[in-house]
Parts: sequence; structure tokens; C-alpha cells
Amino acid sequence: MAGGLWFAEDQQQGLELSFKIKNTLVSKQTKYQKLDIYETYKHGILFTLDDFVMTTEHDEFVYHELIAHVPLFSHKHLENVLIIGGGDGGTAREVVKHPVTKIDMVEIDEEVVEMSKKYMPSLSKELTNPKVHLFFQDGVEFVQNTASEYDLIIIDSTDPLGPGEGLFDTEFYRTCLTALKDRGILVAQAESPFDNPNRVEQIFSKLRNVFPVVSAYTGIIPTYPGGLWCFAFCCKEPEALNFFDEARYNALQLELRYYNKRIHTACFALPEFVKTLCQTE
Ligand code: AG3
Repeated sequence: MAGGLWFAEDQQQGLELSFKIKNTLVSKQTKYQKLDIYETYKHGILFTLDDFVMTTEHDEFVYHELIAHVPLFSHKHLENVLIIGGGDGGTAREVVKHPVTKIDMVEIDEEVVEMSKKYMPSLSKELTNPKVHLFFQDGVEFVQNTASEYDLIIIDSTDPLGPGEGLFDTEFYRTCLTALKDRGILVAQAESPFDNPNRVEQIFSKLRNVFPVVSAYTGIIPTYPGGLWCFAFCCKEPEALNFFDEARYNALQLELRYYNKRIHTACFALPEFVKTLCQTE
């Protein structure tokens, strides 16, 4: 590797993705995980947990717009939204753009929120919005105490390793189903079909055991392993899959950088090998 300081994420098959680092802003062990924030030369701020890339300022918009607006525009009457994980605030920032009543966000590691507020204001800026209620707790426990409460649950987790592991369990998915209202939708980040096809396969197979309707969509996130990323879209009735709130879309006139009306439909078009992994239509 050329000189200077580099951060490298070690990917599954002996492949590394490296960023040239200008400055290390934070490097610490929290109660739950190793947390680092770097200033890179070309990708803005880079935030990692346990040395896995969580987000970069350069391409975070793809992930956060997709994980939020796809389900948000698929729901007719949004009131309560639950974000599980998402401590950097990127997902909440997108959700507040919709006329929702309240957003509960449950993040296990308070230091992720603190550090994001300090070093990643472009992501965390809406975490002080009065609609956003923060709970520093394990998402698995939080959901156990809810029933028929949410219109949308967004699982913005880490990989299924370390503190985020329980967020990939069948039991947890079951409690999420209970936490949703009848027309509710659950969306989850669902890993990389190139880098870790087994994980993708497992996530979808567990979700299919729990949810009556399971679909998948993808987006291109250059700094995540494999570049192509999966999201799971689950609901109780197939209706949400074919619904797009055009009136709200036109009224909001959101200025986004990835998501738009055509992407809403197009992102569900899956390459054959991804279709095989997710076993969705
Ligand atoms: N959550 C998904 C990160 C998964 C990336 N995996 C990896 N780099 N191995 C990101 C949180 C953004 N709010």
C-alpha cells in the first residue's frame, strides 16, 4: 500500500477496501464495540464499528434514502415509525421528511449517537427533532414490550456479528411482526449478495418463516463490501408492495440524490443470482 495512514476493511474472500486517512477523529472501545471515526481524503467522514464500514459521507445518501423512502412511500397512513439501530442518525434524518406522528429510535450504544452528534452533523442533525424519541436499549428487548404499535419498523443494524447479532434472529422477527399494525411494513438492511451470499440467504429464509409477504430490493453503495446491497421489505398483506403514494411524493418535492419515483419500482428488479438468494418473485 502506498504511504500514509490507511483504514482497510477486510472482506470475506481475501479482498480489502482501503481508505487513505487524513485524520483519526475518534478511536475508542465503547461498552459494546470498537468505534472509529476518520477523516478521509476522498470520502469525507468514515465511521466504522469493529473495523467494519458503517457509513461514509460520500455515499451514505444511497443507503439512508433507500432504507427510509422505499417503505415510507409504500405506506398509506403513516403514524408511528420505529428505527432499530441507526445511531448515526442518517435514517431518522430521512424519516422526518415525511408527515409522521412520532419516530422511536432504539440504539444500544449511546456513544454512537454522541459521536455522530459531534463529528457527523450532516447525518445526526435531526436527532434533536421533537418527533424523534431516543431509547438507549437493546432493540430486541424494546420490541418485546410493544404490540400493534408501529406502521413501519426499520432495522438499520450492523452485520450479524457482535451487539447486532440478535437483530437477525427468527424470534426477534416474530416480535417485530407483533409490534406492527395490520398494514405495517418492516424493512431491514440485508447484507451483501456478492460478499456474503450465505448471510443474505439466511436473513430472507428466516423472514419468510415469519412474514406472509417478503420482498427484496437493492442499491449500489460503493464503500460497502461487494458494492451491491440488499434490503428486505416485509409486510402482512401484499397491498403495500404495489402501493406508491404518488400524491405525497408530488406534494413533498423532496430533494434527494438517489431515490426517485422510478427507482422506487426499479430497485425491486433483482439480478438472477440475488433472486435465488432471496427466493422472492
Ligand atoms: N448499517 C449497515 C452496515 C453494514 C456494513 N457492513 C460492512 N461494512 N461489513 C449501516 C448503518 C448506517 N446508518
